[in-house]
Amino acid sequence: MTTDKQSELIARALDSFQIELPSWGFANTGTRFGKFLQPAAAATIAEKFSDAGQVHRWTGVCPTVALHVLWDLPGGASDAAEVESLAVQHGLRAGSINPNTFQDQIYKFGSFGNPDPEVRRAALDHVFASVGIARRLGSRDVSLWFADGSNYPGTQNMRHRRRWFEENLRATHARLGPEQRMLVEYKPFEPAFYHTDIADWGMAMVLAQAAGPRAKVLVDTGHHYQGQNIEQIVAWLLDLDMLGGFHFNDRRYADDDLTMGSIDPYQVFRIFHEILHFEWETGRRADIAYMVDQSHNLKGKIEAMLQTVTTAMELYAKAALVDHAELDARQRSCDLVDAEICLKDAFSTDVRPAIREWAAARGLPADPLGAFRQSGYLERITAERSARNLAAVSSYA
Ligand code: RM4
Ligand code: MN
Ligand code: MN
Repeated sequence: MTTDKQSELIARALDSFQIELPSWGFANTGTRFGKFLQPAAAATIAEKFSDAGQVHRWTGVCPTVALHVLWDLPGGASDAAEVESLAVQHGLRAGSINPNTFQDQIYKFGSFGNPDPEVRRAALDHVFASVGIARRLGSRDVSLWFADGSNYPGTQNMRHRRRWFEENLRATHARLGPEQRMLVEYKPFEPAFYHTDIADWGMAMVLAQAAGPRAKVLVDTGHHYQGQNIEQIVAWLLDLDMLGGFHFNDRRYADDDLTMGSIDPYQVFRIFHEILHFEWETGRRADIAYMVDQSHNLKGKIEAMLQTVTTAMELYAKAALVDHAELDARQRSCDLVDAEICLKDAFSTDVRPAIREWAAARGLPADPLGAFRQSGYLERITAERSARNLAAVSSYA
């Protein structure tokens, strides 16, 4: 249970907390071995917005949907009007725009890092088009993830590729509208398994700094080696004003895209804690886009997303309970045990009753998953979509 003061801290934290949903999280996806189709999965952009609308409706903290250009706007800018009206219809907005430079055949040996200047140019044109779509939709962030890399030692010149990346990222930055940002995501492996061109946060940061002041780093929690201290990366990026956003998901081995907090909730808490401690210390709000990047191929998609968002709210609320002044004092005097207890006290607090109160006060259900289950939405879309879904093995998203 929380005290009145704690409940107030939680309410204030949740009032300013938002987390973006990925459109691709509602579509049928699979592993490289197979796909288990879900009868209720979304197959069209209209269905993705409708499903995302459910998550926002019952949680109140997910007003935006991340879009993948090729999957969601295959017609490019001409699809923007439809996307806009769907968003409005479901009480949502278009969120970050994700170009796709990894699917076309031309990208077999890379996109921005491809030795062929024509391919680098084609990738750049697609990213330019994505910037245009983002401007048209009023989306602030263009979120860049590159599958570029190589599979065998000696087969590519890593220095040349780095320079080609720098060149195209600079050109991308020059295209941004004054209100826009670009986020550079890193990933150490997959689909390339020898070298990845933007393998870690340092490489992403160096490239973002070269690109321009509105280029920041995006941390996908699944894109790290085993045992890496992600909250330290977060702390450094905050201190250097280079943290732009997150893709949340959990992992056990690789980029598993499991439900946030399902394997290690303390990890997510520690990340939120670094951010809130930074805000306390500087008196400044960190300008960070929180996003989910998960695709559940076994769990029901909307239910898994509700579970994710509820977990995110709980862990954020717990982080809001850390007594920053006390922690600061304990750190300075190196009272190790007491400093750690300070953190763990917050983590161990049951914040669920306070979150239920917060929800009730804002006209939201105390139990988002229960409310969704009672709404009949899942039964309705299952009936509407199942014949089609079970007949067609659709593309990745
Ligand atoms: C990558 C990365 C990107 C996501 C793609 C689908 O591993 O996380 O953010 O857009 O997957
Ligand atoms: Mn990601
Ligand atoms: Mn990923």
